[in-house]
Amino acid sequence: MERYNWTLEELVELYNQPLLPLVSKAQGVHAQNHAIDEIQTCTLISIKTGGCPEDCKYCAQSSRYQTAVKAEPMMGLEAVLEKAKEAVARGSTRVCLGAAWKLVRDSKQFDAVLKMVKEITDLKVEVCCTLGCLNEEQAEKLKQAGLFAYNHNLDSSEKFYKTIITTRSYQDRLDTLNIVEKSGLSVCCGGIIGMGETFEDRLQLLVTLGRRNPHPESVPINQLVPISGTPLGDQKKISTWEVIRMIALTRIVMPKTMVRLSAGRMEMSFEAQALCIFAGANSIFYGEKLLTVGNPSVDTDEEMLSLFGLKKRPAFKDASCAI
Ligand code: SAM
Ligand code: DTB
Ligand code: SF4
Repeated sequence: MERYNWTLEELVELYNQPLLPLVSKAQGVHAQNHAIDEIQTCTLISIKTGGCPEDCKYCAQSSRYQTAVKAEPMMGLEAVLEKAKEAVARGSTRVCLGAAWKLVRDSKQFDAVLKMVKEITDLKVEVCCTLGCLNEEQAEKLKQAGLFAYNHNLDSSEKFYKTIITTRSYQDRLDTLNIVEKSGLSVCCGGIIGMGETFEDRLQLLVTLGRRNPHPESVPINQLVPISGTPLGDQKKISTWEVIRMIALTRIVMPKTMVRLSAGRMEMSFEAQALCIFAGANSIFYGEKLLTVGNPSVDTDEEMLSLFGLKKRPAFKDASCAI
């Protein structure tokens, strides 16, 4: 049963359980709501890399910091389509297009994104975009072009968010999420752990997401990948047990949501990933690159999926608007 009245106290109590009872509870919820032998494979394409005016302290693409990532022009339609076709041929069932923009502007570039969405949707895969803030009209245009989901992360608790990003507010993010939801697009909204936040900040993010009705269709849980040159470049890695706990709690709070084990898998053993998947993660990014940082190779992931007995979840499985 889905619930929308989660409280921080409840989540703290769940979090304070020993690890295995917590994982066991999460696995129970997972098995009741999902095919436990399935995983969603999603490929990211960074259609506009770097030069972003926002100051997110974790990000390689912010123009505020000297990182190895340089601002690039937007990719052309053909190059994006080629990458998408390659991803689909390798078994991805969802393609996510990312742009390092503060917001969407009505422009030739946005028209090009609409074309990309249409053509990639025609490949019979779910298309997701993450382009920053957008207005109702733009959300509607994306929906008309066939877009399935829109990613816009809240990243952490409102209190901690203020210390990580100053160029926009938590409320700006919530406003965009409401616009996305209203337009009928699926909401993909998650966070990052390992930025120096407390466990209460992480749980507060889950309370905020879990109190949304409907719950987001997809919740990516990213582990910070420290980027040299950013203020969080020297941040210490958090314990894998914390990642497993976060995944388990996400699954318990949002039983039907796709929980994505996102950035940070390069550093994880198969054993650690097995526990995350057992605790309720049912989606991964697939392909050797995320937006700017590395991800396990397709060969490595294929080996892992076959070892775990996981098959790829078909596109549009639970969607009422299946094409
Ligand atoms: N610019 C858009 C935005 O911020 O909404 C979309 C792209 S942004 C890179 C998408 C998400 O990736 C961020 O919200 C953050 O959660 C995650 N992310 C970015 N840099 C990261 C890093 N170094 N480590 C882990 N996750 C990261
Ligand atoms: C999300 O939550 N994680 C993905 C996707 N949504 C867009 C992005 C991870 C980015 C990791 C850092 C990078 O590649 O620059
Ligand atoms: Fe820009 Fe998104 Fe990176 Fe923030 S996370 S600096 S908005 S690309």
